Amino acid sequence: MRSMAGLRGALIVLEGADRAGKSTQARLLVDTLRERGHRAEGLRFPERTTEIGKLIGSYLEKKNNIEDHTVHLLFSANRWEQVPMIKEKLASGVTLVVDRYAFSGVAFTSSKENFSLKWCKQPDVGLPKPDLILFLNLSLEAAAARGGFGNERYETNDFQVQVHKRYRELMEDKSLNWKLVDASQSVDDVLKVITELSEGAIEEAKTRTIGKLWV
Ligand code: NYM
Ligand code: MG
Repeated sequence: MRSMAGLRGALIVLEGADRAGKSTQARLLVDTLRERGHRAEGLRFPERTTEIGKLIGSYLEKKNNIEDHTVHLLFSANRWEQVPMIKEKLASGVTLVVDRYAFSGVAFTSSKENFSLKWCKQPDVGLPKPDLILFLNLSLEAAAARGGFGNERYETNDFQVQVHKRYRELMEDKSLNWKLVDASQSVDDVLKVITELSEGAIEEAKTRTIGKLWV
């Protein structure tokens, strides 16, 4: 059933470096939006529970090796397999808060040698376009102060430096609604900022059809 007046929900994405607080904020944002009367649900990528997601999970845990192009396409496929559900939820009036999306896909793979931004974007062209992308901005020094890296693939300082640069390049795209959020603030202060931005996006999304990413 569609919501009252058939108004759609907003697609809100959280991006940022490891330890910027994305998962914490995604969870709190869903709770806060609900408290304020919105219908909201959380999603994350990679979604490690599907068949494709299990392959990705083992890859990140270094339990298997997958060729670099191939794993990039798997990360993208792991988003596409959720698209029917995403479209249905949005159409039914549910706002989705997504922990990482195609921007992580591009920032991480293009940080490997010989991968252009252009090549990396192609498999995700046409995905539902986020109404708002919250970039939780935290310096590598501040991130390091929050504790050591984990043991998963990509969790090294040199790689993360490169990932930061790639995110910067992606944020130059003014056709997307990027908002840079200072993630060095307290959990509550970050939440306050992103709640306000999200409520703005929810209001604007109501009267707009969902766009296509990078089209
Ligand atoms: N990652 C995530 C990618 O390399 N490509 C993608 O498309 C996505 C969505 O997976 N280091 C990387 C970024 C992270 C890792 O994410 C797992 P998380 O949020 O730690 O579960
Ligand atoms: Mg992580």
